[in-house]
Amino acid sequence: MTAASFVIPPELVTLLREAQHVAILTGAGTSAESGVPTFREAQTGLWAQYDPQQLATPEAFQRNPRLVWEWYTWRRELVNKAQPNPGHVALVTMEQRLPLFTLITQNVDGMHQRAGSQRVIELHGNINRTKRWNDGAIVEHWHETGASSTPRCPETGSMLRPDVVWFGETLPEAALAAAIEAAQMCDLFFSIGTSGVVQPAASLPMMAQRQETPVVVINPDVLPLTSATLYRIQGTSGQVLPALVQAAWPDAV
Ligand code: BV8
Repeated sequence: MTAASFVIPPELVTLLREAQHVAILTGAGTSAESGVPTFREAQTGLWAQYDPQQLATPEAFQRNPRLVWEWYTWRRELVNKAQPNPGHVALVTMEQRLPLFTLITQNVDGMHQRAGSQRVIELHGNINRTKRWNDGAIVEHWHETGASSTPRCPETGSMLRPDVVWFGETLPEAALAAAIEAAQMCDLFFSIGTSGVVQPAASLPMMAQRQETPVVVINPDVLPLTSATLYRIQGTSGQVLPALVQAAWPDAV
């Protein structure tokens, strides 16, 4: 492991330790150190020929349900072979140490919950949940047909799809409302491991900044310092978050 080359501003440590409500937005970068490739890097092997943004749409599913179903089966196996990383664990400690902590994730891999985070707002659903294509009801068990289409709901015969939000689909209303409220009410906001491209998630840091709330961006990339970014820590979540937690709560296990 190369020596950490990032700096944690001491005033940020104080802000974190004294915060009453911290809100966190995570993206695919927070699972990168678990070996879960980010949304765009994931396309290898057979899937390298496909643009994920084109596959993660209702149109792609209607055009070729079996292809999209197999893409998610492949990603689900990738995710379920991976383990949470120290960045996920540091967020669990934050949740335990802070009076109020809202973890908002764009990720569909369920890694925050597997690390022990209790309250997770999933803006884009979860790849490990499956629902009926026709009415969105969650289905737990089905028979693999192996046929040209997707497995079918044993009760209704409807095609099955992953319970994730595709491009062009609206986000779960309650999840988005809770995320917006947290961004507007928190006294410290972190945006971690996200390229900040996908809307409406990418607007959350701006909503915090409009309330004069300090915003911290953690990313190994040199992201443009927008007006909304009060602090930028250029490092990986698996390295920065444990260091930040250790600095704020030295007695943390
Ligand atoms: C919506 C689930 C209202 C699926 C995902 C035309 C028609 C319709 C909508 C639109 C349109 N034009 C634009 C839109 C809006 C669209 C959108 O934002 N498009 C973008 C591409 C411009 N949004 C939507 O469609 C949303 N719905 O708007 O509804 C509506 C409805 C109809 C019509 C109009 C409006 C729905 C968006 C949800 C899409 N679903 N996921 C699946 O996963 O299969 S989003 C998907 O991409 C992921 O879930 C993830 O959220 C996102 C990728 O973003 P990131 O998480 O940021 O990941 P990325 O790889 O980009 O970046 C990783 C970052 O980590 C990098 O910065 C890297 O430097 C950093 N990193 C790397 N390693 C580390 C690290 N950081 C820390 N540590 C490390 N170790």
